[in-house]
Amino acid sequence: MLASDILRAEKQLGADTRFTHVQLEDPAKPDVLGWRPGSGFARRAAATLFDCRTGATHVAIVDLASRKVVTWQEHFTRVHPYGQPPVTIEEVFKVGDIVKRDSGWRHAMKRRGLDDAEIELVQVDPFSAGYFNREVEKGRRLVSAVSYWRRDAKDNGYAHPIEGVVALVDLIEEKIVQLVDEEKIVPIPKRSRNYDRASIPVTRKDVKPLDIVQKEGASFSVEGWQVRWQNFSFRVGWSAREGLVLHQIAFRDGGQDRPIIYRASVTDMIVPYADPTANHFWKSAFDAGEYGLGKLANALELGCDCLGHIHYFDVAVADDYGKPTTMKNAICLHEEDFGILWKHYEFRNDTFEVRRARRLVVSFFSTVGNYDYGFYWYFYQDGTIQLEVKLTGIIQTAGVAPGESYPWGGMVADGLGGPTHQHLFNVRLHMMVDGERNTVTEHEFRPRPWGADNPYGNVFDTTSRVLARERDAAREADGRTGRFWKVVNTSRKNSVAGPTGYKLLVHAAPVMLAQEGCYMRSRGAFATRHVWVTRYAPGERYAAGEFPNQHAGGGGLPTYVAQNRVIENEDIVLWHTFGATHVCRPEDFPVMPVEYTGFTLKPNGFFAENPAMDLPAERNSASRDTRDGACCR
Ligand SMILES: [Cu+2]
Repeated sequence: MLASDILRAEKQLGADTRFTHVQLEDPAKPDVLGWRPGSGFARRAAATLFDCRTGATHVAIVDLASRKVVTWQEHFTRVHPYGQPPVTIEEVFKVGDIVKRDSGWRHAMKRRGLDDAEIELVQVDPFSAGYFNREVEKGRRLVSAVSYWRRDAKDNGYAHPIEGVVALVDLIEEKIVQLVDEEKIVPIPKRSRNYDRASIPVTRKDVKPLDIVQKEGASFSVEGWQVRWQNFSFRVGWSAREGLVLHQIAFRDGGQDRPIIYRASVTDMIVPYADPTANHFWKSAFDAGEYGLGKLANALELGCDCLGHIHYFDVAVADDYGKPTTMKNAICLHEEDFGILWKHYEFRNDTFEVRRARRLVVSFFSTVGNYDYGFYWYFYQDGTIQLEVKLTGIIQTAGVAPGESYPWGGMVADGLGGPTHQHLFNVRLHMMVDGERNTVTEHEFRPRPWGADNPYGNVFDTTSRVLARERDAAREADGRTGRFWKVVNTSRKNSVAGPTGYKLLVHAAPVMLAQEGCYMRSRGAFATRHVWVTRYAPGERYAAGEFPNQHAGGGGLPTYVAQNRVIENEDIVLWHTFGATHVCRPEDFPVMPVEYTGFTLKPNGFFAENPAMDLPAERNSASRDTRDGACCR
């Protein structure tokens, strides 16, 4: 990769340099919006790199045209508590060796009945260490390692957690700097719970093939990274941290591409655990900022992850050593049938019209340790945009001594508990509804008191207020009042004399439930509110800040909104926290069926009428006027 070559040459970087990411910077917004065919861009790449022997960390920006390093800044990871770059894949693999070399840790395993051969087979999971303001953390690049017994190398270790042993590992010194080996021995649950096909020889016999056939191909077109489908258009992008990024989402209406969102991505997430015991209380993974959703993405396979006529995007990324590599089929683009879009049967005159809906799906899957997350953006023919996150994979487990109950979650099997936890995602939506200046309004349903203006008691009102400044715009959902938000453009009038807009539909699910004052709450502060609105600033990119790994907290959204900028009729970013609070069940094991979370953006006064009235009646839909009274063919 050009950028890492330039860095290596100019900064004389040696074999100990590791790159947590190297990627193209988004060009400045005015340059993008002012772009015309034939004009170029200033192209810059950003890299974060550290020396794996000294821990010295630098943030660099490389100008690719002049082949020069334009910014070279030491990142003070050695000064507490600025946060570390994400954990690399190399580090994930080396932690097992570091831990297994340690005599104290081996002793802890032996105390739990493991012999040398069993110790070799132990699965060691490095977890981002979090931040607890302990002396031992200062100036160190750390992970916390927990362990799982395995019958053999293919065995599912999460069925056999080794409770009461946690190793805090310095990744630079390559040693354990703190070992927890609890006095109490919890027997390791030994029953195998595997999910590979060899382990499940008897499968159900009544599953017939379900083939998706699109004889004439798909209805989308792809030109490079530009996608067009059913009036929607957008560009597909990628980053090591966020994975899939969507740029310049627009809808063609009246011969014009009307902008809706300038840039959309999930910039971070946190998975805080609610078990106070040694193996669990510190678990609060930021899967984007501490690992990288893009870095850990899967290669999708036809017929397994997606069905139908698929377009795959391969993604060029840099590995831990700055070398270019291609992630094959990282992003999947396809269409899905989605039932009925609109329908009416007018029995008075026998008019029967129905149109089937389909949606465009652009998706990727990321595996972060035990969990697998699918990020599915959906586009619908009526202008609706949705993000659905699919949560699957394997839950974190806790060993429970025979005869004891597990108070911190649900039992999933004999001797095996699943700690209660939350998965809280934050999507960053740089809005651009019909132009660069937007306003967010908040609405609620309020019953109107009895009175002359409500003589029958049936009236209720929909309130409306403008979120004028950032501090006033950190908001929680409220299912009781049906609170919702709109992003409107007050300089554009719609067909009924209101501003054009899109409505954000959220689930009033719990935000962060950890206590005020606890570190995971301040570090994942973005997850304490459902909605935040900020004035766009190019440097404010991530909900949890630039370096959430080992960061003390307060970064990202709380810092951004502390400026309390005016956000009314401005270039604004809407940030939305959504997610699931997961109380584990036996059905979540050994692999959890997909759990869904997400949000929806719906046009609200954006169009003059249902924008999907012009859909043709399909052969397999019904139109009685044209088909001799037959309903379906
Ligand atoms: Cu979960």
